[in-house]
Amino acid sequence: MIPFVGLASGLGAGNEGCQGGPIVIQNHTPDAHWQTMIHSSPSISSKWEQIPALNTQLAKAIFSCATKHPFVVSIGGDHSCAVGTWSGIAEATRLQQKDIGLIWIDAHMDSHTPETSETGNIHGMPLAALLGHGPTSLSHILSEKPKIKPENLFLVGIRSYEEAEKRLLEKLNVRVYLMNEVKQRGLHAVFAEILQNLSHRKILYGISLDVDFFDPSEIIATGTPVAEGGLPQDFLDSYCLFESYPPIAFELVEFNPSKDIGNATLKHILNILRRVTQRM
Ligand SMILES: [Mn+2]
Repeated sequence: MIPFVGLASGLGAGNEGCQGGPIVIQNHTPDAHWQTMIHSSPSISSKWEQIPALNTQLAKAIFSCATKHPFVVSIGGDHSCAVGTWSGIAEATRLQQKDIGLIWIDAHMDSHTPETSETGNIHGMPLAALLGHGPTSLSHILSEKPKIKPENLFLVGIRSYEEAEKRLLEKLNVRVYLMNEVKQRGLHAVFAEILQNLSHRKILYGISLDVDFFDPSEIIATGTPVAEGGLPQDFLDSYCLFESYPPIAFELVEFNPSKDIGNATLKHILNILRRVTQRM
């Protein structure tokens, strides 16, 4: 049994339409074992009050699933939910005295702090928080320790970013595979290289997939599409690599159903989830 957990919130994004993503996905996955669906409330509290609280709830739900099951699926919402997902996973692996690795597949770096962000959108900040930077309301969820060590983090498909977040990742020596490199070498080769690194060091790991990684010609229903992305079929074809050394969690975020045309994006997403959950 593979537990699914959802956080239906778009509070971290400029366009909050991705709040509906987890609900639509849940409605189209009748066979999935949904454990929890967390909802943001249109309350008067600010996003800086509500997002840390929602992510704490998510982290607890993910932690509970991860201590009972070898593989967990988390569905956002905007990408600020990564703080909750990976704080929960990190806490579960810490019980086994193990570090967690993370493969972050995205058009963006999501490594801002409030000081460097031009938009103030929290979905541009989760990686900085997971690395232990930025406000403690995000970085101290479940524990005060940084959740991901820089040497265990890999970004894939990046093609839109600001200098300040690039500087932070460079300073920490995080391996970033820009989309140019992915196109040159192929997604398969990039995944193989990352997996070799992780498996060689016996690091448990998860995958966070922001659907804006994909090319807008294939996946349009997302908040901040960026041209020149990856192809869903390429992702599906390369995914067999992960079977030899499987992830312990998979996160999919930033699906905005209100922008979908004839369910084209939804179909890709359901294919991806089917592929990812075939593994057991
Ligand atoms: Mn993202």
